[in-house]
Amino acid sequence: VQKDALVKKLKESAADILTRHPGNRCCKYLIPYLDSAEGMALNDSDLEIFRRCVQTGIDNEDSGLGCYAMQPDDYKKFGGFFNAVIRDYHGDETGKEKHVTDWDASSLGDNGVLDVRKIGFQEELSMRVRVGRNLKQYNLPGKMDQAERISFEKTMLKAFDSLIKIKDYGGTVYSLSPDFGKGEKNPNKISDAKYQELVDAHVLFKDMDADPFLKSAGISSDWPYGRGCWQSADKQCIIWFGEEDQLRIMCMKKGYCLNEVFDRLNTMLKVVEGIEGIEFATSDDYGYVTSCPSNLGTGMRASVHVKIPNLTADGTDKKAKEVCKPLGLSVRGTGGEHTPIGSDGTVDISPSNRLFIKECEIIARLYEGVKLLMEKENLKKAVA
Ligand code: ADP
Ligand code: CIR
Repeated sequence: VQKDALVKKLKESAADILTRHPGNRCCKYLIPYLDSAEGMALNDSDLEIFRRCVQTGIDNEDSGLGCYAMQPDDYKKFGGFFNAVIRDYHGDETGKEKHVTDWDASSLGDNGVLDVRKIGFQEELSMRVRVGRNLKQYNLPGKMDQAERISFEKTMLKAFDSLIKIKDYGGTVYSLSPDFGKGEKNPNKISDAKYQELVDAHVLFKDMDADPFLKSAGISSDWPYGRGCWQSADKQCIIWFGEEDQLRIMCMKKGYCLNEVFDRLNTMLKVVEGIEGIEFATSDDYGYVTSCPSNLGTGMRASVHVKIPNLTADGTDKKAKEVCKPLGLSVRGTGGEHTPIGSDGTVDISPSNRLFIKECEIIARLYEGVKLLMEKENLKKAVA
């Protein structure tokens, strides 16, 4: 009876929200899913997990996806639901595509060199490539409790110790965990001032509790336990732990050649995957498993900060977004997702696709995309 009441409530809420927000994919697909044979066969505990996956889409009516997985195998367990959301969001009309991983960018640009000076940039660009990864043996962040977050942090500390011993990496761990529970001290704890300094330097992530999408999904719970990062001695390699995905692994630097951050990340990932106790969660159909269905596949976002004062002359990213959409590029503020554009018209540009695209295609699209974007920016200048 309890189960029937929960199913009825979910379906009613979804139907109501759809009248105002037809683009809410969670609400759109949960109704037919709960009516399907797979949905009807869910036992009480799985139905409760499913509810937690979709709660964010019910609480945040304007969600585009409105769901996060709670465990790596949710994409299979609730396959009828997630598959519909994923194929719709990622635009797979065949419904049959399988994700393929390929980092080989050696045939791109000039013998693998993607130099932005060749496409008209005179100044160094801030370049960053990140991937989302999760460990097979843990729940995804939405379902982790405080003890699991601390256990995960300790697993990562062992991995960071291995990295720190390698000449190319070295570095420091910065942790936000107040303690490790049961009176155990956290040796890497940083002050609030240091945390803010690292956020401002784009090294650490923002306070997730302020994000209503993540909050409803439980992803920001127990903040700030199990949160922090490792940064290499040369400051170019960073691994976040405890954000939307357990791990966000990235390379970042100012320069001209996009392949430098891309190749360095590829090398670092192989090193990390070789460390004992580190096994990333994957799916046969969707590649690397991430909390949000939008990041599945490559889990990769490759971005540059570029100044486009003409396209942002009205102080917003509206025009930039219009121009970028057909180029397959997303626009973000300089502080990351949901932040404002820079006062000088600087924005964060990245290829939108993550799934059913190869890693090497993402970096190629960024290179071609910023070239076309700057052509539009300069055209606008000529007209004005
Ligand atoms: P993610 O890329 O991990 O999805 P965000 O968009 O929130 O997350 O960005 C995280 C941080 O990375 C922010 O501080 C943002 O300013 C920084 N960042 C992203 N791209 C670049 C870049 N090309 N150069 C410098 N900082 C960047
Ligand atoms: C939504 O569904 O609109 C939000 N949950 C955000 C989706 C974008 N994905 C993300 O930030 N990883």
